[in-house]
Amino acid sequence: MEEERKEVAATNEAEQKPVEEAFVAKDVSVTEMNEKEVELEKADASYTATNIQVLEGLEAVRKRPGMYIGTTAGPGLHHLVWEIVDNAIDEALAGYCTEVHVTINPGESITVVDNGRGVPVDIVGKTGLSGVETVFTVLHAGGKFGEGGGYKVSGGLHGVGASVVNALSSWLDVEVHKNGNVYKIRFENGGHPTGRLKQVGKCKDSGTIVTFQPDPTIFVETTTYDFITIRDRLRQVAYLNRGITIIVTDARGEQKVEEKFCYKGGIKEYVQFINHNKVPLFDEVIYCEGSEPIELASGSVSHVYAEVAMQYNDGYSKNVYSFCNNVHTHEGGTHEEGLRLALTRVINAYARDNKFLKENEDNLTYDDICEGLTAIVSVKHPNPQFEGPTKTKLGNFEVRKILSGIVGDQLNRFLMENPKTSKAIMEKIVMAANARLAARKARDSMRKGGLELTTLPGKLADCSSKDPSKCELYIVEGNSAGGSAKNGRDREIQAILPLRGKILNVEKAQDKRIFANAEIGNMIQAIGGGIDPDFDINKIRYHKIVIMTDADVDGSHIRILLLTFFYRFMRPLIEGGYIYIAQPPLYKVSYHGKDYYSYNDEQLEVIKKQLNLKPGYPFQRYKGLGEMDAEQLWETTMDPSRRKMLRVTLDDAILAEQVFTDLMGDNVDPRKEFIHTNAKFVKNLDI
Ligand code: TSJ
Repeated sequence: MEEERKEVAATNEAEQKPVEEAFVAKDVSVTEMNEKEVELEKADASYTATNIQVLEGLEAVRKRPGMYIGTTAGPGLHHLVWEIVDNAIDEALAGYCTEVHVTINPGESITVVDNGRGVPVDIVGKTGLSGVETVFTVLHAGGKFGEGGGYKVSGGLHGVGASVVNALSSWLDVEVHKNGNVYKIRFENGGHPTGRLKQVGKCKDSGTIVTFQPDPTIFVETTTYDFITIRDRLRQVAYLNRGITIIVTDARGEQKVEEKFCYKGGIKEYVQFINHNKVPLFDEVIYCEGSEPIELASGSVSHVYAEVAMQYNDGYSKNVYSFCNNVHTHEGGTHEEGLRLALTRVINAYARDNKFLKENEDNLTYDDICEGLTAIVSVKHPNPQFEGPTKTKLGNFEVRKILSGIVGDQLNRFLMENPKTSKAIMEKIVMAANARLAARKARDSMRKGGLELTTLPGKLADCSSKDPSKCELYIVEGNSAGGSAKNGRDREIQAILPLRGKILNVEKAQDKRIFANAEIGNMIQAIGGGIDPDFDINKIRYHKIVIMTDADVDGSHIRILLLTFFYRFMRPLIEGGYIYIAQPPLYKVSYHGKDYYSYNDEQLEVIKKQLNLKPGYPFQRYKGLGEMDAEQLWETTMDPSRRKMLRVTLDDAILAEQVFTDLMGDNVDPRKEFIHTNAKFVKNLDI
């Protein structure tokens, strides 16, 4: 094929015309110009202005990357991928793209390919630049140019735009296949185009290919992508957008790793995936969907689309997860409220009509209804309002009614049409209500008996400060390590609670036994905020709760048990980022009277090199915390100015839930697997 190398300002008519030619100022009055020419004149004038603004805009992103992507640490690096992928998903939601391919290349660049219409190549009047260059250089330009761009849902947590990715990349290549032509443009050094968009060849297909290299001078902490993080997120996106094929490839190693996700059933399959190692109460997944028109500020009408999938399992935990525009809304919001209203209303009405509730009995509560319920709520909204401390709470008030309406009607119908399933659901919920009433009775009688536990546990070595925002609670595996920690700590702000052996498996145990377990009781008392549903974050006595366990299989098992406990009984602690994992060193090298600690294998090698040690020079491998004395523990793991800790976040609560239940549930194989690859869990946590 002969390559035609031409610079293109591809308006439909002016297609194939070099940019310069298209922009030659014509000596004609405006009235004589056709519409296209007027547009091009405008474009010409705005081009120079844009050029300056563009570079200033991208420079602003480079000066304060945190403002755009939150952090330049690992999550920010991955944010770049979500940002580009969102654009391809939007194209799929608009109905023009079926496949998205994401590759981690050797050298940590990322390629995203879709088979959509291709980013527009025409000159955009407002900027004087091609659509492609506009998207990649004008802040917040994504999709706004060109009318009828289809239904865009990005712009949630992500949605800062492809230009931000460009600004934070050392280079970025774009290839667009469109109108039978292949177009290319390259940007370097934080978004500077190396030339205009050029037509470089011919093709029969259509689509967009973007490859970018994150700038190591911006992402100073790490430029290494985590395949698991990318794979898990893309799988989630595939579940949330039924029918889209997403292929993820890790091409960095000697052997390519590739996974392909496509779910015809969408969130119905997602619910089954979450329930896969639980026992569903019935096979089918209840599914409701619908869409409602909504007027935008501009006066144009768009649609809110909502869908819910639900299935009960024989467990007791509530697993309701909500999303808006493919972003997990950790803090819930109006979509979850709408679901709650509908569930409470419809279930109570059905229970009364069918005599599962007697006339004199109180209504079933939402908590009763949620025991053993796995549900996914997914909303696509053209103008989402995200609220709350972490901006993951959907605020649009109209969504409440939309969800309540859709779920109300369709759930009611499902219950009418499936009496057997309905009976199983009702019996389960009524049982939950009875348990709740019995527990309340027990609590009441305990209060009357004055048996409430208010004293602090004897094993707790508390700190002297009473200011929770300064205080830290170290939960330490084993009494001997507990002893070292007690002696090595800063008594002013650090409290130590040693744990003996393994705490109870909270996933399996009945409520009653949990409270009888001494280790659990000690933690509840020490932390001081009670437990769900009455957990009160305002009453907690420490704002940092640090899990300190050995770096072995037992240690990681205990850590996961503790996390399960917090997840089940004090979830706000995890959601609020109060839980940390201590990072004790793995190795110590003593050399000329000085000790050098390293926290991983690579670091050990670096130390050996720097000290110029001969091969075979001895070093200590710590098998447990107990091998360190008080001073060493303080220096390496507890001193706030020197320690390294992982903050536990439930970035993807669903995956965490999966880890917990795989580890704790009756299904033994995944448990074995998880214990052996237990590092995985901690890897999924953000720093
Ligand atoms: F944003 C981006 F440039 F990074 C990017 C955009 C990256 C990737 C991988 C894909 C895309 C993208 C954009 N795929 N498909 C599109 N589609 C459009 O931008 C498009 C195409 C046609 C029309 C039209 O109205 O004809 C409108 C739009 C928004």
